[in-house]
Parts: sequence; C-alpha cells; structure tokens
Amino acid sequence: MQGMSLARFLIEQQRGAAALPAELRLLIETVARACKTIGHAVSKGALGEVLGSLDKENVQGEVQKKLDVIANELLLDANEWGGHLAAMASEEMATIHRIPHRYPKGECLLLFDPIDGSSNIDVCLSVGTIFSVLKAPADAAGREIAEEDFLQAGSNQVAAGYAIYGPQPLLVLSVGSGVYEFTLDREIGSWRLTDGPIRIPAGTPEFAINMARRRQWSDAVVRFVDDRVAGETGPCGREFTMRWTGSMVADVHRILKRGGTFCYPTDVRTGGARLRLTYEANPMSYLIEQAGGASIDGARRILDIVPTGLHQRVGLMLGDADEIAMLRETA
Ligand code: P6P
Repeated sequence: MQGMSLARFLIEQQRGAAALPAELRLLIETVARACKTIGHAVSKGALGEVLGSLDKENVQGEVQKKLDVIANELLLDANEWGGHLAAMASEEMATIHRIPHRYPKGECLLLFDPIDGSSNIDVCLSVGTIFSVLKAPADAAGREIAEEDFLQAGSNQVAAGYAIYGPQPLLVLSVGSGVYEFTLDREIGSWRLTDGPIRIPAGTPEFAINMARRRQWSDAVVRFVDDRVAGETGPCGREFTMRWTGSMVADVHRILKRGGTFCYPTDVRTGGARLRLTYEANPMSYLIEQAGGASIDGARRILDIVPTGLHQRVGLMLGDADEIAMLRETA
C-alpha cells in the first residue's frame, strides 16, 4: 500500500508468506536507519567537509574517499550492538568484523559496499550503499565466525538491497518476495513505500557499458554492443540508447525501473574483473532476479558462483532477461 512505512511493511512481511524472521526485520530496519545518516552526510557535501580523499588506500588498492570511511564506520556502529548479527564484511575492510564479545550475537552475516560509485562523490553524481544478508552456517553458533563463513553462493542470500543518494533518497530491497522501493520522507525522517513489487520492463532499448574498455571485451560482448550501436540498420532493427553513470547502484536502479542491461565484463586480456562478487554482484543480482531479470558473469549465473575470496571480483552482465540471454548464448 503506497506510503506505507518501512516498519509496517516489514511487520507485514513477518506475518505474511515471507515469514520474515524478527532478527532479519531488525537488521533491515537498522541498515535503513544507517542509510538515512549516510545520505545526510552525502548531502552536506563541501559544507560537511565530507568530500575529497584520504591519503590511504583500501584493500582494493583504491584511494579511499572520506565518505567511504564515514559510511563504513556508520554501518559498523549501527549494527554491532543489536544482537542480530554474527559478523560483517565490507569493501573497505581487509577482513571480517566480528561482533564484539560485549554484545549478543545473532545468526545473520551482513556484507556491504558502504559507498558505491565513490568516484562520483566530488562531482555531485548519485552514489549509494549496497548490502547483502546471509545466514551464518548452523555450526557457527558455538565458535568464532570465520571469513570462510561468508563464502556462500549468492543464492543463499536472505535479503539484499541498496540505498541511492540521488534526487530522491531511495531504499530498494527484497526479502525474497519481490523488490520494493521506499522514498525518504525528509519531513518526518521515515522511509515510505513508493513502488513494488517492481518488475523490469521488457524490451527497453538501453544498455550500460563503459565503451572506453572495449579492448577488454570478449567477441561476444563486442558483437552484443555493436549490434545495438548499429540500431535500426543492424540485426536488432531498432535504435538503442547507451547510458553509463559510473555508479552501478544508479545504473541498476534505472534498469529496475525502466529496463535495459548493465555490463561490466571480465577483461579477456588478463582475466581480471572490476566488480566484487560478494557485496556488489550478488546483492544486485538477487534484486534483478527478484524483479524478473537475469544476471551472469558471461556464462554462469552469478547467484550460482561459490566465492573463493571475500573480495573476489567477477564479470557482471545483468538486466532484461531476454537481452542477457543473447549475451549468454554468444558468450
Ligand atoms: P569505471 C564504482 O567504483 C564501480 O564499482 C561501479 O559502481 C561502477 O559501475 C564502476 O565501478 C565504474 O567503473 O571503470 O567506469 O570507472
């Protein structure tokens, strides 16, 4: 029901077919509250002295933005005392963050990219927070949580979502029964239901890829893109538009609402890839599939891939299922 608060939505998911566990409801409410605080910091920009970079790199070898660290700390502080988590993992931390012994532990594992698209922060383009939730293995109850406990296929996720700090602050999430969008009502500080269940519109002639990386692509991706650039003169027989925002969270949101595809393929020259499996590709693929789309690494379904490392990178092609099937067939 439009305008419903996030709290009421989650209570209804708890009572409904989804049978949302109370611990997971608390986790999502906590993450959603932290995203309000992160969004407030992002919106301050230069006035809040949150722009710019630190003179240090993260585990990815990327120069850390001030907001990367601020957002990471906000998510850790918000989530470590509630008793719903066993541990957390982040793009900004080399290894996992266990819940301190002074707090009760829960059964959930939370993974996040605290600020996705951080290269856009200093130029006022949309950035976001991506999160993924797994259950700790049953045998973990009586022992310390280990990094290996996070290395589960994305199909094991029990919830995933993102906040996007754009013209409207939005929270988009799924707990396994469809994708729902909430808009922040700044006047009362509440996330309110504004769309859902979201289904990816079929047949939208839009694709998102960084054309400057063409040398890295497989023949299949080159053909896929060239056929679309050829427009009505080519095999697709219609005109396409290209979009590339430099923030996956913004590109994925556009796809959920308007359709099309997003590709950040593996670099065929090196076998390297850009996007991280556990806290970027997996949560976004969970949402895309919940909205009727598809997500692959070129040949494999993303959610079937069992990670070999917390920060493992993977090629990613997601969106309109029919378009992605074209890529998979030619991959
Ligand atoms: P490029 C942001 O850093 C990110 O991880 C994604 O959000 C985005 O889609 C991609 O990298 C942009 O990569 O190579 O175009 O700068």
